[in-house]
Amino acid sequence: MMRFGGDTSANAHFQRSDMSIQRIQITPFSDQKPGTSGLRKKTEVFQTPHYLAAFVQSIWQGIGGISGKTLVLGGDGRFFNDTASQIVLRMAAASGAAKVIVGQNALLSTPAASNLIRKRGADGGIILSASHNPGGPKGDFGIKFNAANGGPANESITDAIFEASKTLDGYDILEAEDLDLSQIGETQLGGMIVDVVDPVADYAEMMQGLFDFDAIRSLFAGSFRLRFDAMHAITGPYATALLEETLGAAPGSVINGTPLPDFGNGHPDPNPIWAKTLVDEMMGPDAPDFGAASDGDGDRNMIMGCGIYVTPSDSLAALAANATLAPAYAEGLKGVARSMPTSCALDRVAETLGIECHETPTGWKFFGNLLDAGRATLCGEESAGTGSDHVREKDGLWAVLFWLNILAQRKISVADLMADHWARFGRNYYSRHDYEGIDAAAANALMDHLRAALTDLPGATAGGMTITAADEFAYDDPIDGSHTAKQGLRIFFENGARLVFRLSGTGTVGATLRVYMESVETTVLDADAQEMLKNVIAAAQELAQIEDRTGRTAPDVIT
Ligand code: G16
Repeated sequence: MMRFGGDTSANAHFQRSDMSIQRIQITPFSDQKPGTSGLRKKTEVFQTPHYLAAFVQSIWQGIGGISGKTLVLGGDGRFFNDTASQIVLRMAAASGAAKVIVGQNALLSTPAASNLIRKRGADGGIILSASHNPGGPKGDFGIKFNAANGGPANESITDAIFEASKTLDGYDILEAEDLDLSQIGETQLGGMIVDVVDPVADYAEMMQGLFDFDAIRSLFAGSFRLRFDAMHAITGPYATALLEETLGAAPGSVINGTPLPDFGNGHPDPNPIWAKTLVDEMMGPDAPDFGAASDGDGDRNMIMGCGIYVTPSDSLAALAANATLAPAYAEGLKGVARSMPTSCALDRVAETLGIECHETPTGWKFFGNLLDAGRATLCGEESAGTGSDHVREKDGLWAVLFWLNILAQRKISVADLMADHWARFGRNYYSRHDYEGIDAAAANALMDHLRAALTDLPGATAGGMTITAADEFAYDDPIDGSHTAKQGLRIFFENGARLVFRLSGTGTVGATLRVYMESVETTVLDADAQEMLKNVIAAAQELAQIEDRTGRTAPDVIT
């Protein structure tokens, strides 16, 4: 039986374990360069005949083959997840993998997949997700490879995958019926074992080992109320099992908890724009004590308290400052790390704690070496990602449990905890303005113009502030010595303010310009961020000529 389109006349058949392996000849695709987090495209691009399979074969080649190897496989349940997982399984079997551990119904949150790779000693894993991007036939799909440490493949691997994709002339796939992935247990596909596992069990067990569940239970035994918005995405089953069934949050505390292929037509990105219903509830009368949301694949988080939104950068800093209240981190942190555009609030905590604070390019893959080498325990990004050395991915529900553990110990509200934090460390007012789907050429021209001006900026003024330094961020990995250039344009001001420009590496339409703004305050600690940042916002317009160059008068998303 031929399952795929295209010219099959040149395709070869050969046998392994009584099943037929087909060699499908293709013309290479030229656009399979992985971005910030794997390959993300419109779903319909992935549905183009051979497109997904070609990338999967390029992964096999880029990692030196999969013969005899064990892989983990799962995805966030978005449209095409089921079809794609069957293709990956048949291709893994055709290329000689020994075993694939797959989440039931091909579901696994990204952090749960990272955990499974590590716990089962797998050689790596395939995660099917476009994360926070919308799903469905008209939405986005994505695929990424995680290495044996459980983390996103580093750039040398993603470069090798891309190189392979450019000359790929065919792929191998087993001719077989779809497997029933709804049944937990082992089955055989050609010569390969397929082990279908409960997607939640191992993850829930790990969380139990990290946090003080008794303390969190006593919180819920009192009057403490929680609202967790799973945004119709993968964390629903994990959150219901942990927060409601294990820890005793009231039934109904988890909303939108059933994963849907199109995320209920929503945009599963936990920020004040896309999780507006939750924000309105948390800012309204009779708000719960704690609010949180997670994204499509469960690695991002948004934290709120009654009447307060905690920025991801502040959340990271607060977790670092209070980390020893959780059993897993009771001995203290070895170090911390943040992506460059993330606010410097973490740096202030690290300085007080006397620990290393690393600044990396955007992309969780850059934390892997630091975590593996024991140079960092906690990591985080402004893009709503926080995590630790428990896995090698950011972890949305972990962040929620960490916060609950801290609140249970400190017995104060989120708002009071943040007020206390800012009084101690000062406050880094922070905001990101996104201009989405702009013309790619215009976006590149804007960046080129700014890049060319960088050397002349020190001493000049913008937004009424004097510029002290300006550069293009580059990173030298302290562990493997690799050099990563062109990671964002940084402009520093004399009052400690900072402005960063970057083009997103996760969008699928045109270009997304991200403008990251920050200012430091030690006296006015309870003001509106946009108001406090108005000079920095003005400086951004002045320096980058955003309106003139993109035609946009306002950002699409402000976080
Ligand atoms: C991915 C990466 C993150 C990165 C984010 C935004 O997150 O894993 O490290 O911060 O994209 O990247 P960009 O600014 O290039 O769009 P996720 O949750 O989408 O996998």
